[in-house]
Amino acid sequence: MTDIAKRFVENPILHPKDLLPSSAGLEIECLLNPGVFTFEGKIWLLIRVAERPAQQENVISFPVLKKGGIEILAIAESDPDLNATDPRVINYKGADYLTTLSHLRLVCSDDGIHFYQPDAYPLLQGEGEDETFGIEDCRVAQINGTYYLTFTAVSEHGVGVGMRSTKDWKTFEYHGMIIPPHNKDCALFEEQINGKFYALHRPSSVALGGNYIWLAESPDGIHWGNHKCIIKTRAGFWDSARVGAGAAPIKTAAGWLEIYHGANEKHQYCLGAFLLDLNNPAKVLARTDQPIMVPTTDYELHGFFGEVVFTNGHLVSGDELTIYYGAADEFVCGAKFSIAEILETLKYV
Ligand code: MAN
Repeated sequence: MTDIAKRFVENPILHPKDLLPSSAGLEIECLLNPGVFTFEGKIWLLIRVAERPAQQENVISFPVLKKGGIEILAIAESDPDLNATDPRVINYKGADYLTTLSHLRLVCSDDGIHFYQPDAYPLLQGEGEDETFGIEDCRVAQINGTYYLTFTAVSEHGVGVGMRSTKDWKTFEYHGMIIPPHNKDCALFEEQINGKFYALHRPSSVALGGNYIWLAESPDGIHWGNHKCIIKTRAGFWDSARVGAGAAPIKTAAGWLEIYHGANEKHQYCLGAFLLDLNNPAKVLARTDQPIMVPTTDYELHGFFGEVVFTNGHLVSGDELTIYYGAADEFVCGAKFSIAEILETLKYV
């Protein structure tokens, strides 16, 4: 047993029924993959809320964002041009769509376990033609008093990394798409190294290459270059099909510790860790052979898309790492780790 997570006994801490839909005619199907930060003395989650209309028999219907608002598309299940074998995505007449439309929702808490939606904070919706299928899985990095939000922006143009920034969570600066398709899982380092900003990100290639984690650098945290592939999938391992960064790397005396997700060919999502050199984050020092968290509980095995633990947000307090994670693509959960224990499980390369 390599799972060293201490799951909250209160899990799941948030279910789809705990929040209200963003508009009439939609239902919340899943709550998942929150960004995490502290602000004004509270713990905050920026949750991905995935919605669609109530499903009628023999028809698949899903929302997309148009200039005038939300439009519902509906396709008969018997239509020969429809491929709906994956609950998350469908292909119709050669084009891909998402079965749900995601926005980002703020909730806050005093104890990190019981969260509520405060008044007076806006929902973050997709905006513009690169976000018509929604925004997802937001990482929140705090750098010099500003919160940087890096999220997956989805549209018929593809899946890329969008960025917004804020100081007060009420007004936002828009930085557009900072890394074009196909790319997601972008996590910023929360401090500069030798005067440069750094980010982890995950391009995908269908033809050559794969779903690997890359490192990029930037003079301003917004414009990125000098990309380097640093973590690849491993045949025969738990992370054989795809890997992607979690939240901001954690600074330790041994190096930058990153929690990441890996999936195998059966789409089982587990968590592992790797360690990067403090002065040269392109240098991988160590990585876990075995996952540090495996979907095992009922709420991780069964849901909208089962056998998933996926994190893109955490809090660090001394040796204690608290991750918030999406379980089975449907519930928000929490778990604690000892950072020293994770460091002990790493295998140096
Ligand atoms: C994958 C999954 C989905 C997600 C899409 C677009 O299919 O991660 O949950 O909606 O990619 O990002």
